[in-house]
Amino acid sequence: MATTPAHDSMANAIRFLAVDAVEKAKSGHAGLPMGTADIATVLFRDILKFDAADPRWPDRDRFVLSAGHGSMLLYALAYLTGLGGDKGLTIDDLKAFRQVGSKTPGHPEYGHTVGVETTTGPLGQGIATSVGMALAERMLAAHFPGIVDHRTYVLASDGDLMEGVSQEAIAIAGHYRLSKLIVFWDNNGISIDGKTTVLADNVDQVERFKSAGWNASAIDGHDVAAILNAIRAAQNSDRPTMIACKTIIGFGLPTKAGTSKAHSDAPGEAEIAGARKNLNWPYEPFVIPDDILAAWREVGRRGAPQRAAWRKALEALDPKERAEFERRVRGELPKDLDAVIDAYKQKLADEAPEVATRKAGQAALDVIAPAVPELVTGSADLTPSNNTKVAATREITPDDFTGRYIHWGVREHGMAAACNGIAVHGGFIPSGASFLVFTDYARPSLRLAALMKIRVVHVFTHDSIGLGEDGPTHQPIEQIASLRAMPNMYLWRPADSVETVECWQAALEKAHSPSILALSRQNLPALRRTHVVENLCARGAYEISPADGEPQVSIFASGSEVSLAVAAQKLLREKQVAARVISVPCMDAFFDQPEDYRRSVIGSAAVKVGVEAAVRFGWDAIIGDGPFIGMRGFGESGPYKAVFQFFGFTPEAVADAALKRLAA
Ligand SMILES: Cc1ncc(C[n+]2csc(CCOP(=O)(O)OP(=O)(O)O)c2C)c(N)n1
Ligand SMILES: [Mg+2]
Repeated sequence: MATTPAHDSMANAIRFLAVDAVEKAKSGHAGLPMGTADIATVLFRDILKFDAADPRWPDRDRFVLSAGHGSMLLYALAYLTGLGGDKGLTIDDLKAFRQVGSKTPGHPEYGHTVGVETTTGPLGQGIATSVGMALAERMLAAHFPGIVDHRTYVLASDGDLMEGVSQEAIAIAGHYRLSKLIVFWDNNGISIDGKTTVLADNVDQVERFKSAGWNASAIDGHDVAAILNAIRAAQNSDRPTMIACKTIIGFGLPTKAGTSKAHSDAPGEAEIAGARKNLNWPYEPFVIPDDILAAWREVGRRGAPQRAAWRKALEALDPKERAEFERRVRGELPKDLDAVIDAYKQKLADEAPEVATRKAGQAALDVIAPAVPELVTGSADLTPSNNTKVAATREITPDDFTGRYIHWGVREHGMAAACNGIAVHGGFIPSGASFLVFTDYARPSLRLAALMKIRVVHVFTHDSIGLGEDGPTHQPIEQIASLRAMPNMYLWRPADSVETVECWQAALEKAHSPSILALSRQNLPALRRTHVVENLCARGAYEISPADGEPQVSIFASGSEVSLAVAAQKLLREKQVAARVISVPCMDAFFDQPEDYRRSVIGSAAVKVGVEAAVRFGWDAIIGDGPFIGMRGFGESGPYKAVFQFFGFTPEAVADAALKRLAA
């Protein structure tokens, strides 16, 4: 262990802000900030490229605290460096740690607190998200040479590395040789239940990372020179780097340091008094001596000349290129997109193609991708099935990041987390793809995208039993309902080509929400044969086929079942029953509509029927206790038409259900 008094006092400022905030809140995790304060001090004081005056400077280095439970580390650093100036954290914000409405919530929340680059807390997410940030940096640098050149630093805990998603992330970073990604592993050997090596983990992490194509080394995480040297070596590496830092959790606590008792909870007055003695920190809680605060504030100003030089480089760009860079960083869509989509919708209405919506999705991307250069698509090894690759999205390779198609390998979770990282990095709209049933494999990252209010537009195809022969393992049943249940996640299930491009457009326009496009494997007839300029799908639900006269029946359906509903409408007409059909491509968007619109779409027909090749859950909000033609259990392997027949998805069954209820 080698430190200096100046270093120690700066690191101790972090330690005591953290432990005093946890003690005051009687809740939180001081063990990690106390154990990693030396690493953080070296990184921020000597290495990290940032300027406290502009926390959102696009070319700043990113610092991700993957072990989000140590949030007080981030909050202490933000306060000490003066990050964000007047809009940053005050000492009162630190005193309000973990209180309702405070800027200092239990775990770091993106968009809520200055300096938080991504929401962390669910272990593994931070490190996986940071891989997307590092990828985005390489890609944006390839698209805008000369003005993008920064690193991504991550602090990951034992738990982060035990979570499975970390393996997907490490493999992706190794494959793409993301040499500007540098991970510190807080190797304290302690998790909640006790000593990691005794309880549940004996992985040789250095070898694990090396085998994935990383550079990895092990150091004493309290040795300033060792930390500095390791970072400098990492900066010169041609591979991503993991630095295993042996640390003592709760460093300084007299009885709890180095044990799982230091992980969380208020340590108690006696323990903290002991730490004050041990670390020679005689100051009252939340008091940072002027000279120490001044030293930290100086760190916050260190990057100002670098940022000024960067601004000059930006201003030296061709004005058009500069405007394009700034538009992309702001997250604004290109102005001509609407006109491009309108012309395409006109063409589709004329041609009325009968295709699967996954094919329609590819055709839509063929139009959208050239018009939206920030759109990055990809697939978790299902490119030929998801149909997400088009001419405009050439694939990236470890040697060439000018493309914008990403082969994620069979890694739905890693893909979804990295897409979040690409989105929070800025400059891109990421889009991953797989089968809809495998959203279950990506769910923790999908949830974080929704929580972070970021725009990620995933394409999940093979959206029902209509995928046929692959059978129940691949047939989504409850996924649609469960994704609808996720706040701020928009699940789009278009019925034909026009709806598919409308859903893509609506999803792109949702700058603060992630979306999932659920697309069919099987062919579907063209339903929208009259051109309408308005994006009808954006309203979530609309009458796609009106009744002849006063409607007695309203049939609500989504995706592949809308054409089924239209066929049922025809059968009812033959029986002199007037029925209307309402397409519901996005229940989430529909429930956002004003009440009068919702009422007019739901209507007042005596019978409301729902049809969707999935569970009923959620439909009651539209059809009340009306009959629902859906799934009650898992699917069946067979040709899709036979499977639909087997489960009763026929026009006759839908019409019968309506007639029965009408008679009742
Ligand atoms: C996915 C997930 N599972 C469980 C938890 C609850 N949890 C918080 S910290 C932690 C483990 C703590 O060990 P470590 O990651 O080594 O952190 P340290 O105790 O060293 O600070 C767990 C299980 C979580 N935050 N995320
Ligand atoms: Mg640990």
